[in-house]
Amino acid sequence: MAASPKTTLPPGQQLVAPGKWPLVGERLPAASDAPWTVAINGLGQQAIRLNLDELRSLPQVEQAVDIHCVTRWSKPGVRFRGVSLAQLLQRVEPSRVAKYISFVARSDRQHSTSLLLDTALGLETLLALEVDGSPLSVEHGGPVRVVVPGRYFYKSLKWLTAIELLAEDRLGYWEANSGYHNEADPWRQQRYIPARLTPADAKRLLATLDIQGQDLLGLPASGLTLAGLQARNALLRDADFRGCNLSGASFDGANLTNAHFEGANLRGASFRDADLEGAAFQGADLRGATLLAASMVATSFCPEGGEQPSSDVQMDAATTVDRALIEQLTPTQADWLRHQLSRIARPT
Ligand SMILES: Nc1nc2c(c(=O)[nH]1)N[C@H]1C(S)=C(S)[C@@H](COP(=O)(O)O)O[C@H]1N2
Ligand SMILES: [Mo]
Repeated sequence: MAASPKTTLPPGQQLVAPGKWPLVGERLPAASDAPWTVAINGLGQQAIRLNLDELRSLPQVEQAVDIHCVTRWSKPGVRFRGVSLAQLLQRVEPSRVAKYISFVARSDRQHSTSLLLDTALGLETLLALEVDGSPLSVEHGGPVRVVVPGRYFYKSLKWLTAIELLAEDRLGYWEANSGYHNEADPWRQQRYIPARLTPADAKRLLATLDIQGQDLLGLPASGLTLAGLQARNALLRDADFRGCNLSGASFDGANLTNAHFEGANLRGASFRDADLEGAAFQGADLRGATLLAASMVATSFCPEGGEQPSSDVQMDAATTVDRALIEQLTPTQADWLRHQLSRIARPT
């Protein structure tokens, strides 16, 4: 059962179990012996650099923030405490031509994300040092992370080391490389940019039944007959395979974040080491399928509370599910899957 049924969630989101906070993206900052600093530069009257003591000595604000990850999990009411972006920017006096703000991480890939400056300020963006009364842990972005309330959590950069004020936007890591929507408003479900392929183009491409390794964000394939599809290591975020015949297909190693498989025939299909965060399988036929997936955070198999009931997923004794990954599911999904698996008579 959902923990706090009164919480209103944006469309397509599921509550994580109380106390759970999934890790997403990079796990650690870049190794360095240099003391942590946050530099603010670009289009301001002054460039400044603050160390952690200086950040801690500024007035601290606390905000209860609802976390909404683009991969469909939400964690409401997380108390972040730190320095407000508005307060910090007073010290650099942004120039009138500064329209965008880019946040840069001290991480191996110099992960970044950006926002319209007015949006960042309007949403009361915070540079968080603490969460729920304790210092932010390293894996969740400590010692200092950005928290942007009211946007998908990929706008909340971990391990903040630089803030830049810009006249032109500079797309962030996910936004530039993975098709993540640059506005990221969860109430408007701004998760991804639209697919590059039309349904007709997709159909032509898929006639070869081989899309291994290809980057096909949002692939519009619903309803197609794709038995035996070879899709190993393909990037299929947000792909639409609703109602497809995908029996015997291989999605091993594929990125299927938020992919749609509702009502699909997935008999004997293989999902070894696939990323299934936010993927939806309601009403799919998973008999004989292998779900030894890399991640099943917020993967869904049954309706969440309040959603329209749909027909059940089908599984049989030959369906292989990684039991440890069931722990990653939201409580509703985990209960349902455990129940489903216990009903299946497994020969020993
Ligand atoms: N430096 C950095 N910040 C990042 C990411 C990342 O990969 N690197 N991932 C983003 C994404 S997609 C999400 S959902 C959140 C996840 O934060 P968490 O791991 O604390 O839950 O961090 C965001 N900030
Ligand atoms: Mo995310």
